[in-house]
Amino acid sequence: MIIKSSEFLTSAVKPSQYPEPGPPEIAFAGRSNVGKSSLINVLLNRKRLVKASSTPGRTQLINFFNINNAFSFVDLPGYGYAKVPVSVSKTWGPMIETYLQSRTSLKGVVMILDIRRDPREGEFNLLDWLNHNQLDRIIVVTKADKLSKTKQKQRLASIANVLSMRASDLILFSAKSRLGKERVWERVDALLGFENPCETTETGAQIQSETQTETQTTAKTNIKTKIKAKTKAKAKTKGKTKAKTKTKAKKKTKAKTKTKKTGKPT
Ligand SMILES: Nc1nc2c(ncn2[C@@H]2O[C@H](COP(=O)(O)OP(=O)(O)OP(=O)(O)O)[C@@H](O)[C@H]2O)c(=O)[nH]1
Ligand SMILES: [Mg+2]
Repeated sequence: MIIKSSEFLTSAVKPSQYPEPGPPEIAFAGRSNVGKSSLINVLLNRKRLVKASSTPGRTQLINFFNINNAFSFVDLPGYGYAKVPVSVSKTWGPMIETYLQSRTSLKGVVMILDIRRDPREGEFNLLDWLNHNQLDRIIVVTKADKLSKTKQKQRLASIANVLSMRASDLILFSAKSRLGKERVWERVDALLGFENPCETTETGAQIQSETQTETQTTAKTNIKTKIKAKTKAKAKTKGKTKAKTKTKAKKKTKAKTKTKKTGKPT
């Protein structure tokens, strides 16, 4: 998807405050502080269109964004943060449920999970609501950069197991490294009904150059790694050769000494 424009539309807590339904809409839901706003910013190539914060539970409203004047993204308030006042956490359920039930332009929900945590009650409730309202979902497992590759695999398998899904159904993501961005877009495009998104030269070139830089960086890293490996191998060979030469020299000296002592070569 080529992003030509993205802008904040409005905040809402009830249907009368929602923007007029019309363009197809994708909502982003998940536990408080899981990385919903960060994911939206990465998808839109924006640093701070959606406020991301280190204080959990900051987004307590339904925030609507207009993208390319063609579709909307909706940042839903996060659930499950203990320090949110009871009055707020009580209204969270009905607020989300009403939105999921009544929003006619809603095409699907991106559900975001933290790779380090197994899904719990909050996630199961959300899945129940999605099933109940027959809403398509994309499950994104974020903060992958917090774990090693081996751990990532283990955690994906565990989360998939708890959800009775296959690990390949989950999208591994990181807002830090942008891992998984393309996979999320592919699925979002499909939900929006944009199978062949059109391209504009300017933004297309920008994204291409970003991709090129990524590829270049990867290539550079690969070359660096190869050079390091070669240097190590050389150092090893040198070490071995030195050791061999030393051993040979030692043997020779021993032989000489014996010859001197016995008068016979060994
Ligand atoms: N390392 C890492 N940190 C992340 C990632 N995604 C989000 N964060 C951090 O996690 C914190 C919360 O991110 P947000 O995007 O604000 O999370 P949120 O789900 O919108 O939070 P609320 O709106 O408060 O529910 C911020 O400090 C982010 O920088 C990621 O992929 N990797
Ligand atoms: Mg947020």
